[in-house]
Amino acid sequence: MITVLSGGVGAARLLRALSGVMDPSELCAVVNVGDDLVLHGLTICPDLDTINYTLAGLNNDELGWGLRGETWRVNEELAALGGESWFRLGDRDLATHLYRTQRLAEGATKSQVTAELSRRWGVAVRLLPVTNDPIATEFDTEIGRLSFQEYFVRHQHDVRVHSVRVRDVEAARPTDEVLEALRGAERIVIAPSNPIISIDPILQVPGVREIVRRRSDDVVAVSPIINGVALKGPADRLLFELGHEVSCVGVADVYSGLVGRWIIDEADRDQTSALEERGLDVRVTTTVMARSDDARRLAEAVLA
Ligand code: FO1
Repeated sequence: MITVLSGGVGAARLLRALSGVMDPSELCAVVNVGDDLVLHGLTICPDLDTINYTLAGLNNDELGWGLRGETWRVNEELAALGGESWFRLGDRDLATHLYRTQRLAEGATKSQVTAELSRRWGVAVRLLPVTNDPIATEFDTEIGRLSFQEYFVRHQHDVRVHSVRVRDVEAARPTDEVLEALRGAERIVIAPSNPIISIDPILQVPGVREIVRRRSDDVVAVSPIINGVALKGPADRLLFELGHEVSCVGVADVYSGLVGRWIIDEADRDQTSALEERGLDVRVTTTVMARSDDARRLAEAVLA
């Protein structure tokens, strides 16, 4: 079994690539739920949905979230009513949130609902929310405290961040399946997701960081920063604003003590010795997964 600590798009692409070179039922994704929100009374889990949709081949590639072939009639009507329409829920995507919300109201856990959705879509990879307890990533910014999606979507991550915290994480418990997936994996992979707002909320769930640290020789991380830039999202800007070096070495320092092997992009080959000085085993390959042969090569490097 291979266990992948996962945020949204970057993790979804890596999981899809890994599914192409190994038995997907031997793959587990431990998924961030710090972005989850309740809106219009509906529970929405962006990272879980992005991964499920991608592995099912249903994802909207242009947007990077949501379903392909989406229409927006409900959101347009909502906007016309003056309702909260800045977080756009597509007509097809809404069915997922309605289904999840109803099942949660019936007493199912987020893990159970995720497994039901995966089964329905024929996704063999096991998607495990890191916890079934409610946690919420929030930001102290130049314009005050913002929830995750206020920062990310409403303000397009274009406000200066002073600090990030994960509300209620101290009281959260990782699920038993997550603990098993971390303890029993041949290898733990840290996906090229945002280290601060996708991976750190997973590591902050009590017990998770300790297991990863204990198993650091078996931990492989793929750098989300290439040549000082994040492929998508605000990872580069957040690293800078929170005082880290904006490079694959800066990310390695954020994960200090947790990782044995680093996979970096060809563009960062000159960073190899700085990483090796930190005791890391470094592999260099193309880490951009836009082309399927590159994605396959990255997956093979992760498993090598
Ligand atoms: N991202 C946007 O930039 N704008 C949106 O309106 C938006 C809506 C949305 C609805 C459901 C969903 O699952 C995700 C959605 N996202 C949207 C993406 C998402 O909020 C972020 O990309 C992640 O939370 C960051 O990983």
